Amino acid sequence: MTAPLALTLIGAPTDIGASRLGAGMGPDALRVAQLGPALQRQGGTVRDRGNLAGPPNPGGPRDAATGLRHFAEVLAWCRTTHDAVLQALQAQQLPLLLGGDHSLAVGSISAVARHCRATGQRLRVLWLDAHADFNTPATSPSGNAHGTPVASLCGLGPPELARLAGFAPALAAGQLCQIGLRSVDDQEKHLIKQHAIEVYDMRAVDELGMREVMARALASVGADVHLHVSFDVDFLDPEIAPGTGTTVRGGPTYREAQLCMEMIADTGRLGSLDIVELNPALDVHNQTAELVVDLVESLFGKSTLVKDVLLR
Ligand code: Z70
Ligand code: MN
Ligand code: MN
Ligand code: MN
Repeated sequence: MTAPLALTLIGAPTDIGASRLGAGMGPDALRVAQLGPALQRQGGTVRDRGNLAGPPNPGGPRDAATGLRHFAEVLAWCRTTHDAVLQALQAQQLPLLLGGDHSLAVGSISAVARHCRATGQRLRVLWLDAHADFNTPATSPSGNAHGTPVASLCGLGPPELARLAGFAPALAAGQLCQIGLRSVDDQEKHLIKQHAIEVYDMRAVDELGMREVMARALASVGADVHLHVSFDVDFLDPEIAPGTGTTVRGGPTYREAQLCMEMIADTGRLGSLDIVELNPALDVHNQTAELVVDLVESLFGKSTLVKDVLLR
């Protein structure tokens, strides 16, 4: 994107779809870690529209009707998120959703899908996560909505979520690419196979290397593409990112994560971003938020290449 980046930060302070409380503090942890100023240093104009409002987390068991925990509240948060993200896109802004748990991606990505349909851009979604988040209420072991957003976006599960974009599925399976997976439930594996999702799990990262994984993931990204990145903080190895609710060991290292972000930045096609599942209650001295800010700087073009310094 050649025009100066106009970014909008949208806080969604909720842990409505998670089992552990605390992801609702994610937006403020990112602000404390100076996300806005860091993005401004990358040449963007940054507008922080503050935090969205939504219902508190009532806790409790699964609803009998939907099979998800406190479904009405999950839906309310996703609707509000959808509206805020769509509004930013329509104002030519690049929305950064600060979660909040990953169920919110149904809202943000439904809005991005709607926007791309209206503008004729091709949508590609990179889902960076230790988990597939491909459960339906019927397959979910937990009833937690943050384990189900990919299924919703692919048209499965409660129709109120699956139809948030105004059409379903919001995403064709071929538009989605998942990277970093290492904790996938058995029934999710069947759904991934059935939908022929492009997946680079940690075995692929180990065997191919992050460079080749990203080259493949981004191969189809041309000038007509709107690239959405849905960044679950548990994508990262827990040794560098302890501040998230469901850590799984064996994730990308600092260097692998940096390369991932830099190669996305190199496409120039990043159009929207979710940062989700940051949980400051589980963190030590906000180090995970600071790491995320560091990585997001790379995602927006901060280069550590000596060659780039010489060329400037
Ligand atoms: C499990 C479930 C999940 C995030 C955990 C876990 C899903 N597959 N997602 N943490 N971010 O309950 O569906
Ligand atoms: Mn656009
Ligand atoms: Mn997730
Ligand atoms: Mn996850």
